[in-house]
Amino acid sequence: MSLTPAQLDQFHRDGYIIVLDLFSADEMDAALAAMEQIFYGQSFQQWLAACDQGNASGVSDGFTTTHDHSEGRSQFPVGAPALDRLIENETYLDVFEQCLGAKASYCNAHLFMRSGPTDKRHPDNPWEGYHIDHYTNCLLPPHDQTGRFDYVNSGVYLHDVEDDGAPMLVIPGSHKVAGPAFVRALANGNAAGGSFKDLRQATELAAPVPATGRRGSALFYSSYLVHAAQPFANKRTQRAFWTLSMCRRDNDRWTRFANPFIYGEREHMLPFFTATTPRVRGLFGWPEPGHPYFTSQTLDLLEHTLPGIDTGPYRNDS
Ligand SMILES: O=C(O)CCC(=O)C(=O)O
Ligand SMILES: [Fe+2]
Repeated sequence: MSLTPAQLDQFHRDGYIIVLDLFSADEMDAALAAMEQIFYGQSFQQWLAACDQGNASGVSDGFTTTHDHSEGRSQFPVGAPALDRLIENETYLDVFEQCLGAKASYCNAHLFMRSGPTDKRHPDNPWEGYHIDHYTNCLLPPHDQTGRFDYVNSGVYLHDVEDDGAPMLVIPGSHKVAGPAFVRALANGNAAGGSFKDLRQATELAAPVPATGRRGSALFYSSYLVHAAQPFANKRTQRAFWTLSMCRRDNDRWTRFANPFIYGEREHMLPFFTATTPRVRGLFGWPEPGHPYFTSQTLDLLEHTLPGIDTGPYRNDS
């Protein structure tokens, strides 16, 4: 089931929504186990025990967009189907496209791990660190017309995130005032890049709320939404998100992070493209079934380029 009209209104009003039960408990448990292997080389509980004895390796300080950790790769595709195939969830993709109001185009996806004992990814003071994520995938500042040039970020909750587990702090409605709020902050010396130095001076912004959520939920938020990280109240927990950012297809020349076709990325992407669905290939810019590029000749050649690909959906638009 995708978003009801009331939920979509809520997304437009607040700039974010947490959608429950998009993924099953089994899918999330398998994804979390795979993610722990990539970050710790063992389970979180084993790593925590090693931490207690003062010899934790594979430490995560919460940094997200690097491709390679000593233990594995955090940029999509990471090579573990339990993680990579989350992108194939049709309802999840439907919700994304409802939020965007258009067909989606992939910007970037990665594993986002924060580990209580070692986490540094939070500001010192509760009024600091409020920012928009827009500049991660785009160089062009916020436009007044929210919903047209912003993109949508999403975090899938691989486990329950409760109040003591460092839920993201989000400011409802801030996506609609980000542009003018930054104009004023720049004039007052309260802006630094995509951040406000002191939330107390950004009086047009509402009070932050914690984005707690259950395992299997996904948070969707506008790239103009103002939010911040907070420290773990319970440092014996972790926060594991599978994240994806997508933009409207008509913005994707200037809203992008990853080049999945470049050498270096191909060794990771080609196995994924071989096995995934036409809809997901379309997120990466592949022509859709029915496109004139697909002829029996190009499809025969494609079967040699990507051995094992099922070209059936591209043949005669069937
Ligand atoms: O970890 C969080 O709660 C927020 C982190 C964040 O805003 C970011 O990485 O851009
Ligand atoms: Fe952020």
